[in-house]
Amino acid sequence: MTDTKLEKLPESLDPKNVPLGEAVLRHLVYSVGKDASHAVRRDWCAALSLAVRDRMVDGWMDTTRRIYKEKAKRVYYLSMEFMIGRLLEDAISNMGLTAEAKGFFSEHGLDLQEILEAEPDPALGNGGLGRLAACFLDSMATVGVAGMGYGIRYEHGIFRQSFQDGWQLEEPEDWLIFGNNWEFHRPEVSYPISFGGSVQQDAQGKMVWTPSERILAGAFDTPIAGWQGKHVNTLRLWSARSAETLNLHQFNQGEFMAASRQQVLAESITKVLYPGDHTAEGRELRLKQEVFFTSASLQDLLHRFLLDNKDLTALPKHVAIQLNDTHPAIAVPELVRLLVDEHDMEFVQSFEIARGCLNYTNHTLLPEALEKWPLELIERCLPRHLQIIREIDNLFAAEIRAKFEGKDPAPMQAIDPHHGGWVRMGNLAFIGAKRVNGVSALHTELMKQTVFKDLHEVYPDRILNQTNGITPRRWLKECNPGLAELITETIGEDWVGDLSHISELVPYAEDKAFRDKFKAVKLENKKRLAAYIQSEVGIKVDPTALFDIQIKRIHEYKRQLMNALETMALYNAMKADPKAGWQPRVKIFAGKAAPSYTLAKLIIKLINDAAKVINNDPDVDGLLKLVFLPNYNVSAAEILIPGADLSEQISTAGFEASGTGNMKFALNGALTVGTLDGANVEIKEHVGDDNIFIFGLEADEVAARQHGGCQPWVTVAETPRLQEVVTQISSGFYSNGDTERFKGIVDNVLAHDYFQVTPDFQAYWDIQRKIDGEFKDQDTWQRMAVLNTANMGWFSADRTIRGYANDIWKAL
Ligand code: 73E
Repeated sequence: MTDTKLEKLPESLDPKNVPLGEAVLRHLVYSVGKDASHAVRRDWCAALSLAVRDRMVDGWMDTTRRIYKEKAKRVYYLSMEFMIGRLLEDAISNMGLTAEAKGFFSEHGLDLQEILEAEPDPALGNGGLGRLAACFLDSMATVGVAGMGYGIRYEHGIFRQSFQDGWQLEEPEDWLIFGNNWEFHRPEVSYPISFGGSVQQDAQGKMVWTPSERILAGAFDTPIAGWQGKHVNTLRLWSARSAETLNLHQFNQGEFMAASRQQVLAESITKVLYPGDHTAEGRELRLKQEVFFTSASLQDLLHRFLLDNKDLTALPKHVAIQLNDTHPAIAVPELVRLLVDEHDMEFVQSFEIARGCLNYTNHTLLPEALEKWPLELIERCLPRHLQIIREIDNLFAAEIRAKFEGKDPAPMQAIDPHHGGWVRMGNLAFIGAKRVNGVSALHTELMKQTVFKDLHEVYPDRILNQTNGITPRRWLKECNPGLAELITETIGEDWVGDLSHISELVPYAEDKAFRDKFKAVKLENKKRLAAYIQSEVGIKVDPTALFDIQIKRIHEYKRQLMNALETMALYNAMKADPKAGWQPRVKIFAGKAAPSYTLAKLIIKLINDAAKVINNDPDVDGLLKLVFLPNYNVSAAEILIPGADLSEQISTAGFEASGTGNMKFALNGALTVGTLDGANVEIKEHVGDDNIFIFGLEADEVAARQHGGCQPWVTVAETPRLQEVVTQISSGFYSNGDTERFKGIVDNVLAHDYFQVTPDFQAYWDIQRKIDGEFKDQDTWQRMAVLNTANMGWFSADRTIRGYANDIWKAL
């Protein structure tokens, strides 16, 4: 730090003293290097982003100063994924600059909306888990938690999805190609991350790790402003680079590839986001990514702590660390290693410190998503960590034996010695955490009864629930300005910063004039969505039809297949009797399948093939359209959700830990058709049984059937509509006579049906017909829709963050 008298900058330099438009012009010329007459939308977007970022910096520094001064407890949210989406609209909205920006651009004949759309959508996540982390950043900055997000600055986020003849194609995504105007590169903030090598004991008995590979983690900071910019927190993303410099000698010999080898290898760590949601693959590189960002984050937070503290035993008093799933669970041995090896502390004390700071959120009970690493791999890449994991396991075993006579700790330990040996990351995270939480009431109960049953018995106070939430800024105010304005003119603007106020809308559900306005807003949103569909896939849809939407990752347990089968059955029924007074519907799907998930990709192909047949059949023209939109991401969600009448939340009960799309739809006045799964259970409690369409097997019934050996082929035979559809698919009706194409799907449904599509099909069909009837009575439908919006206050991520802050972090 330099010693300077310049504590406060001159007033004239304060960005707030310059009109936003002038600042945009200045950045356009002096930062982007373009004059206004040659600037394209992307240039304006860059200039506006830089001008808005300037406005955030003072608040950002104020927040930092306040945290230091008040010695506020710091919260670190470690996540492999931050699905932040575009940042510009969010920033101008939270900073209260929307009107000024709009005014400036329209004065110059430009449309702010088009400029906002020129920003790339950073998709640094797979789905709900990553988007939750992004909502939490917004809420921590709104509620005033001294929170910091730590993650990976992937050069390529999740793949760009397109369709070739209905099959999913994956192409690399390139969000950084035109630079990133939000981030501050901190070349001086850099930490070494080590892998491989061996561990030896020195003369004093101390373990000394001599790694064979060393990579550097460099920091990039993005300021995140909460509502009204009162607090501005930081998202710090790590980027990998080689610790070795270019081999100039080799380079000068003309061996260019060999000379850059080290750099290329190191940089590969943060090249791409691992594209699997709920499948443990990617192996070594994935493990290295996890270690890389976790270690960098822990080194960084220890460094910050030691700037004004000497005593590391006080760490739990000042620091809380939240592990977003097991992806950063290596934090348990890594924090112990840093304390023991780098700060000369005792092992037992170090473990107690780690356990005082670390907390773990579980997001799924799906067995294939519970991370476990082969012992051999951990031993090869992380020999010192493996020693520490063994010591932690021993300590844990001693604790259990002392507390519970006769109890065998082995099934609960982190290391599973069977089948070649594994490290179970869920167990490691549980053992090393102060608190462990689930993400909905049902999910937390199931955690206690299944995956963590024995650990819960020995630590009954450790597991608690924090039901997920969503930020009402992005997911109502920004994505649905029509509805946001209607709400604000009706009850005032307090709901934006405190969503519990939205319940003041409840009485307006009985007010016909209000319902009509609510409906008019929805119609405008549906028109916007219809235009988007037309431009993306060239299908014309009628905005007055029922818009029925399922958007999420494609996975068997989410049961897009059941929705598709019901659509085909509806098509048959409409075709058989087109004059039967059907409620016109538009069935909309969007979502990506993991590239290696063959069955999920086949489901996409089936929907696309069915769409071709249905959309080109004049018999159902005006009655049914089927649309699969490519490349679902946050920006697409912002158009789709406000335009929905019906939200599909139809996972096999017991399998969706929470869901957050379900909350976004309901907040925007869509009604839910869903199973009693994840947060649907709590949504039902809040919106009321009469304002949601619940059907199907419950979690205990599903579990009983899955264990009890069901006979899906019998159920299909007993469900004529389903039988007809299955026969059509297998006889090539949707595949130009190709009877092989969908064999994988048909065989799976008939022979196994693990996710219980067949027993739930009839109930799903029946409730959809009930929905048809209710949608026709628009007045009643709009009443229910208003009650959905009005009763979603509890699902604000601000409430969730307060829950974490009070119950887990002790940070408010
Ligand atoms: O139910 C959602 C939940 O709403 C759950 O499936 C999802 O997390 C959301 C936020 O809590 C989730 N994603 C993953 N596990 N659960 C996951 C697992 C491995 C890799 C990437 C994501």
